Amino acid sequence: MVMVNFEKIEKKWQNKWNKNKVFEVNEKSMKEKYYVLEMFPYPSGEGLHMGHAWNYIIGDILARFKIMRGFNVLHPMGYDALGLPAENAAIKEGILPEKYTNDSIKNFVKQQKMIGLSYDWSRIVNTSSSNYYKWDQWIFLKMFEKGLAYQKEASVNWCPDCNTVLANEQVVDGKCWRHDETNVKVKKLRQWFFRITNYSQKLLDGIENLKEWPERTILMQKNWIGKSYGTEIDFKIGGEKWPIFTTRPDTIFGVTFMVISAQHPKLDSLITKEQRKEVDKFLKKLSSVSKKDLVDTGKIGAFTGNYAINPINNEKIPIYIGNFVVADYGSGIVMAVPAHDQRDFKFAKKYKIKIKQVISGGNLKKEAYVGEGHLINSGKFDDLSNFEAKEKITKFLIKKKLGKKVINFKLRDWGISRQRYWGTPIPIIYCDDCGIIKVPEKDLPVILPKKINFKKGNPLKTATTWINVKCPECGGKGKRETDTMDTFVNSSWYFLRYCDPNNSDKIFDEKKGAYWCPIDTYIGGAEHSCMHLIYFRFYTKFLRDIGLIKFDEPAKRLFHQGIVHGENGLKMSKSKGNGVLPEIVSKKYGIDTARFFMCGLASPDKDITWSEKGINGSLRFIKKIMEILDKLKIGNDPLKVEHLLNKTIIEVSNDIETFNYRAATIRLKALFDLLFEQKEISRDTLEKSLKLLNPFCPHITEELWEKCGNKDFISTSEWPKSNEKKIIKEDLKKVDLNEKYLLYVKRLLDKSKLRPKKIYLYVMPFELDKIEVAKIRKLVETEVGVFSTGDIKKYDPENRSKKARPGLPGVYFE
Ligand code: ANZ
Ligand code: ZN
Ligand code: ZN
Repeated sequence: MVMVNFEKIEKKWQNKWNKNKVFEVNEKSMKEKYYVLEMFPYPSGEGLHMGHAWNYIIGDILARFKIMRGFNVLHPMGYDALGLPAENAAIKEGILPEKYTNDSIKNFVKQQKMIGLSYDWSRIVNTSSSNYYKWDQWIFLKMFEKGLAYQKEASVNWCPDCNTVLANEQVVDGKCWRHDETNVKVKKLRQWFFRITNYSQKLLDGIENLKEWPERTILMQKNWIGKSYGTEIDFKIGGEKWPIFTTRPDTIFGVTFMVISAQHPKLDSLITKEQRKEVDKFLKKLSSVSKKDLVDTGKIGAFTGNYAINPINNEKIPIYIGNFVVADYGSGIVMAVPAHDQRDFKFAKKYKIKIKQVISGGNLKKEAYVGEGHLINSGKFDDLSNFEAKEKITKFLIKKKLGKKVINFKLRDWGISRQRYWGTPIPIIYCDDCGIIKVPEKDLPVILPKKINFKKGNPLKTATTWINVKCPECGGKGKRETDTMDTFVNSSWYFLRYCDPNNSDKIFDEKKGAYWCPIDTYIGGAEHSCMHLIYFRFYTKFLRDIGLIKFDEPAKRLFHQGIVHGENGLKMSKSKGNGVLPEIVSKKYGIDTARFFMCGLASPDKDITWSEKGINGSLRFIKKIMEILDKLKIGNDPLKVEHLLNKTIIEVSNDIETFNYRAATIRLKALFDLLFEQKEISRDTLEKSLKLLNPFCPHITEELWEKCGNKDFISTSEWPKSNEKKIIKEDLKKVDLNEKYLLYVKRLLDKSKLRPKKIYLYVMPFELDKIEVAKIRKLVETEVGVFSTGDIKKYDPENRSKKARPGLPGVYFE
């Protein structure tokens, strides 16, 4: 077998693409545009392995195909460079986050170039550069002007040793991830929020237009937004009206207690003297566990000592505090119906509260009855179906002015404040006289200071010269906001910046934005189904509303790639010791081999596992292709080559368009295998076949293209067109079992070049009566005998029946 210096070939073509700006694009083209985007990475110092690379390879194949198909393709890359991990890594290494980040980015670019990705490298976006985050700040100001950026008190996870807020993921078993001795506290802090809830309905409506998004993602978005239709009912506590939100007004006669959230602003007013001690004990217990763990602790509560009056029957019902009631959903207090709600049932059992059945069905011994039924114990509403009762009871309450129909959303406003250094500074100044003042647009960007101390708490608080500024309104003493923005802010609009990444006067030129956007295909992990993909849709709608863009959904088609596992079966990662680096791959197998191998493993939305054995199989195939010009004479095409080539053109085109990369690799292998078997093929066929392979194996196909005598790049050549006249008809329509058998036998005959006197077929027993022997006999012009594999008296001298599979016969030639 030949030695191929893949590394040398790869470097050669990467340099040529670079030098000739092959993938740089602009909006002056007459071609139709196509925007392919992969979610940008977080540039860590660890660099990237083939698991990360998979995401980019998937996008690259589509982008390259679209370029050859004649589109003006925008395929950019950037770095989501702000955030806590970089800050912590920098602290650990004793360097500034900026240096850590810029070094990491350099390495990422180097590695991504190594993979042969068709990016327009003139458009790199780095979110930690003030050229970028300036526009985060600009958007913040626009939101602030529209009342969409505001401050409020919110409960957060707080580590007293770090002296900062922790994200939920940084709380492990109620302790700080960095101080495993320290209990995380729930603390109230003033925080900045984006009023994404103003867009709840719009975010929901927009989903109608996301026809090419995965169904599961759509469902997750819908649940996250969580639209809920219900009734608001006024209960009375101490003569005062307390509205509650319920989706089950039909169960109102079954209310046996109320539950109020521990974070409810009016909680204190409900607690009686006698219960004070017990309640305080309970609240203290709550404040020592993190928000996340609260949910796992089970349903716990305490009696307030107070009672409410049920408006439907004037019953007096006890009020409890409970950890499962969310303060900022509905009205933060609920009517509890233990007979028909599992949560309430558990709570009632625990605190020995009465359980009153009002819907017929179930037995209520071990669990609540949540099914349908007729009303019982419900006064004049008895015997109605609970469905009808919902309407009738709501109507009754509305008439009595005791309730109304309402709609609630689960979506909460987005808390964007972080007490951390490595994030976009919030462009706000506090002045004792003027209050909260925005930094004037002309003073943007507010640049992160370099003189800081990372010892304790928010490092920005130590940058005193940076903090103390003149108030833009009165010229008096002002202080900068030291909170920085959540990094999800940076990734919410980066796709727009790619359209005009170096603009220093504007966030982007509107004409350029209108030309390239929306994204035609967006590719990234399913773990972003909620946060990123909601924020990114929200920003798009906001920027539409302020007139910057005309579309309101950022991505037409969304694709989630599967996870790449390492040889040991675990998810590929450096820390698990199974990370395969592109540097090694390039030397050992060639990047094209790896790309072809990965595509061949499974459809790209499924998980795949890297294996040495597997990639060695692909390596043999790729090496054989590298020899094709030496082994094959250029001349004329046999008919079957013409047939398969033209058929493969149609199929591979469809496969790439629909991400059926695995099917494409199988067809390409079959095509090249057929070519290898020939004595001669035409140059046209060879070149077309190389073009089909190019999106998967861009370097070696460039090399062979050049060897064929071409002076241009195969990467920008025209995708082959199929000549359908050359396709043998039977193959085109959907083949039934008989045709499948026939084709198979014909192929075997062709291959073996034998002229048997008789052909015996062995088929699965259930297929026996479906086989039309006469038809097959006529077409192969040979005697044919058919046996069931289960037939013990069958004639089968070479035991070929063992080879039969459903849809595939065992064959014996005599
Ligand atoms: C009585 C009832 C009886 C309820 C029953 C359910 C079943 P959605 O909107 O679909 O999530 N609820 C209301 N506000 C709440 C809050 N702030 N925190 C926690 N739970 C709250 O469900 C709304 C239901 O969740 C409401 O209907 C209420 O309990 C509870 F058999 O009221 B229901
Ligand atoms: Zn800590
Ligand atoms: Zn002032």
